[in-house]
Amino acid sequence: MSASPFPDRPTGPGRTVPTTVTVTGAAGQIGYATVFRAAAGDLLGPDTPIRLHLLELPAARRAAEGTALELQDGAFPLLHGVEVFEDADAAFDGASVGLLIGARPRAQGMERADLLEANAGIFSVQGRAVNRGAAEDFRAVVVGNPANTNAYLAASHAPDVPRERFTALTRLDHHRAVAQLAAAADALVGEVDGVAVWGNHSASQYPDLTHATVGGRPALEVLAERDLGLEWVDSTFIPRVARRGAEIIDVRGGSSVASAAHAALCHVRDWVLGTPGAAWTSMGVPSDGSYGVPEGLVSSFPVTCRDGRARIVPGLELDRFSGSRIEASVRELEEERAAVQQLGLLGPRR
Ligand code: NAX
Repeated sequence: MSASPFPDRPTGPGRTVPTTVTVTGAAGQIGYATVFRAAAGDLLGPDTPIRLHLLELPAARRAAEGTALELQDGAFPLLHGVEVFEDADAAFDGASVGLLIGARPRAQGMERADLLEANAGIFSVQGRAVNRGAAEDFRAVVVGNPANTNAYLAASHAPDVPRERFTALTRLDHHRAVAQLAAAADALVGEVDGVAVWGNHSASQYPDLTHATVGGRPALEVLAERDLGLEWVDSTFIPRVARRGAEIIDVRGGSSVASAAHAALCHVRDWVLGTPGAAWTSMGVPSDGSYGVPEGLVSSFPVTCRDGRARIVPGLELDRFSGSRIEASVRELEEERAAVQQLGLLGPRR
């Protein structure tokens, strides 16, 4: 395992300074499901004590305070404190990790531009707060939708923070793809590797099996033996993964919560502590121009993480089908970026 970017900072015999983790939308569903596991060590590992800063809207402040009381009642040895904030500057002051979960949901009759604008109001404020007061090693995962564009926008308002520190959650999509493949191949999820999710966290995403393996064998070969060919991948697997959020709402009567919280924890844990061995995961990261994705656009890619850095897996061959699926999703991301740009919502970094 590689070195943690959160080195112990001793303050006395047997004590270390806790890492500050800011959670926005902490009183919401995903926030509530995330903070207890973060306090139990599922975010930064069993050796890193944390302080939680819970940021909420005034209307949900009291609920967040209730969550803080319950966190206290958990008597988590790694939890060195919890504070509730309504002010973003105070909440991000000294933060090393941001779980940016709180967002404005799409209300009835809201156009896409309205949604982008409402969320830009939230993520520009938070980007500026990060720029002003977060710790040097700050890193954020944006969960709140539209996650990729919100991450891009927050980074544009934090010009002094390296762009790659603002990422978007596509790990839930990655997990969904891994689990669907494992089920179809009658394998364990631990036997699956090389799955990639490309593009936007939306129905246009491309869950890609062309480099995936099951038990070390090409996944497409294993599936073909079970009479599940490319037609199955195209018409069943891809739509099932891309529309799984809607399926969960339909069956459960509510949106994904615990699975989203789990994915956000895994995203940060692997980013900080490293992906195991040569295993891939998927993250929404600013493009370095690879695979024809315009530089800077926050798009999902297959990545490996080492020493606190996520690296896009290089040199993959993309067949024509994959190329066109990725292009379509990236086009949607470009449209979202153009919309926030036209609305004059981007910060000083473009
Ligand atoms: P909830 O509506 O339960 O909670 C959102 C919370 O955010 C509320 O408590 C609200 O008061 C708070 N909030 C809103 N604006 C805020 C601000 N400016 N500062 C601080 N807090 C603020 O939603 P929940 O089910 O928790 O979902 C949160 C977000 O995750 C949504 O945008 C949702 O679409 C998104 N998702 C993203 C996923 C992903 O894979 N990227 C999957 C799950 C989820 O759909």
